[in-house]
Amino acid sequence: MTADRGRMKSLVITLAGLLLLFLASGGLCRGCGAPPPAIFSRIGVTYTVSDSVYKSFNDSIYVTLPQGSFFFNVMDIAQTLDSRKFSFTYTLSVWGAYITSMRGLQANDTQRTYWQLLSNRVPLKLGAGCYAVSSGESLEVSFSKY
Ligand code: B12
Ligand SMILES: *[C@@H]1O[C@H](CO)[C@@H](O)[C@H](O)[C@H]1NC(C)=O
Ligand SMILES: *[C@@H]1O[C@H](CO)[C@@H](O)[C@H](O)[C@H]1NC(C)=O
Repeated sequence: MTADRGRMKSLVITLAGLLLLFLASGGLCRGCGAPPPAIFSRIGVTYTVSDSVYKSFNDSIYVTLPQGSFFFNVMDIAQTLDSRKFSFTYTLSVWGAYITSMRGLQANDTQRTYWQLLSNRVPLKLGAGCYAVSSGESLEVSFSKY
């Protein structure tokens, strides 16, 4: 009886945790129906921030995080590990999180610059909050022109 109730309690706590994770990612990803993250194992990705316009910097870091995490989570962890190189700002729009600056270098519509997101050198079709990363992937945020 007591054991059953204990099991029930931990099941409820696990489900509440999964729901929280789902809701937490939802705010940064809108309009793309991304799946909720799986939380069972950890993966590693390479994350690079580069300035392709003025060629002023190009820095990489290896980040480990739970399977099913999003690009935005990688950026967040890198910022915590080394805020000098990987700090960033973003705004929220109808599509979710839009990256507006990396280590102080701002995207500017007048100059037609933006922070482009890439995976294995291919530009992504999803924003940082929507794109789920995979083990071994090479992610890049690159200051670019459009
Ligand atoms: C033009 C455009 C851009 C321009 C915006 C600059 C400008 N001043 O015009 C540029 C080239 C900078 C751009 C960049 C990106 N974009 Co864009 N973009 C568009 C496009 C074609 C039109 C947007 C627009 O002008 N709407 C009309 C105006 C009046 O509405 P608005 O809400 O004010 O528009 C703003 C937002 O859309 C915002 N914006 C543009 N792209 C993105 C992407 C994300 C993730 C967010 C949160 C906001 C955002 O910029 C617009 C101008 O201020 C849309 C497609 C569409 N049909 O909507 C894709 C679209 C919104 N973009 C998309 C993507 C994926 C990106 C990038 C992630 C691409 C990349 N690989 O880097 C980057 C954003 C990276 C970052 N820094 O976070 C996707 C988003 C899909 C999703 N579910 O996440 C869309 C839907 C295209 C697609 N693949 O189908 N984009
Ligand atoms: C940054 O460096 C990596 C490897 O060190 C390279 O693959 C990438 O193309 C560089 N990016 C830019 C914009 O120079
Ligand atoms: C964008 O660039 C224009 C022209 O170079 C400049 O006047 C403006 O202050 C810049 N805006 C931001 C937000 O940096």
